Amino acid sequence: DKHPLHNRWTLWFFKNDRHKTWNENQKQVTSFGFVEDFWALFNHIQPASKLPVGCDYSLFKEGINPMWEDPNNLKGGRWLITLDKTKRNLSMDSFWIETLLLLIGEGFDDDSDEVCGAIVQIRAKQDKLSVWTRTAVNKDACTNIGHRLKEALQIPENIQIAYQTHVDQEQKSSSMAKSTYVL
Ligand code: M7G
Repeated sequence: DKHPLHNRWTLWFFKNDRHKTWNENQKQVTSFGFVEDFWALFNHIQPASKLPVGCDYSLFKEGINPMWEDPNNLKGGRWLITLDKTKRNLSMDSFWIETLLLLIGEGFDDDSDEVCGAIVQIRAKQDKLSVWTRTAVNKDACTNIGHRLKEALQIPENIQIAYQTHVDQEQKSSSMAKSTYVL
């Protein structure tokens, strides 16, 4: 018998096609609810580090779109980890799998319900990994989730990670949205 996960999850793939809108470029790949199906999928797809620049993978709870506009994300935000290009091959794939296992394994104690999903983005300047949470004003939950993420990825204490709300991200005038929390 297969081993059920606590939640069902959907993998999304974003490919930057300039002739389409951002929404149209966001495609659902598949959904799964069992450990075995997760590994079958993960072992079947390109590692994040091999994706072309401009692509994203997103893994979100089934029913939550990886978009600010989803009702589950409207009041939320993200923990963001940036990786410069030289680290892509070294860390990106291990960071991504550790993040996925944290998500599907509900590794955030009582705050797993606050987690909506995670995204890995391959970009020319620096790659990005983020974990999206539901309620940005929930400082305790956000902080706990950030700590768990740092721990799972073995990010050294002296390297800071920042949390930004989606509202600040949407309304940003410069390239960087302000940070609501820093760990
Ligand atoms: P990005 O892909 O997160 O980062 O956002 P990048 O600048 O490193 O490529 C790029 C652009 O995609 C944003 O400025 C928005 O125009 C659009 N975009 C990103 N997200 C996450 C959303 C979203 O959730 N909803 C909508 N409508 N557009 C988005």
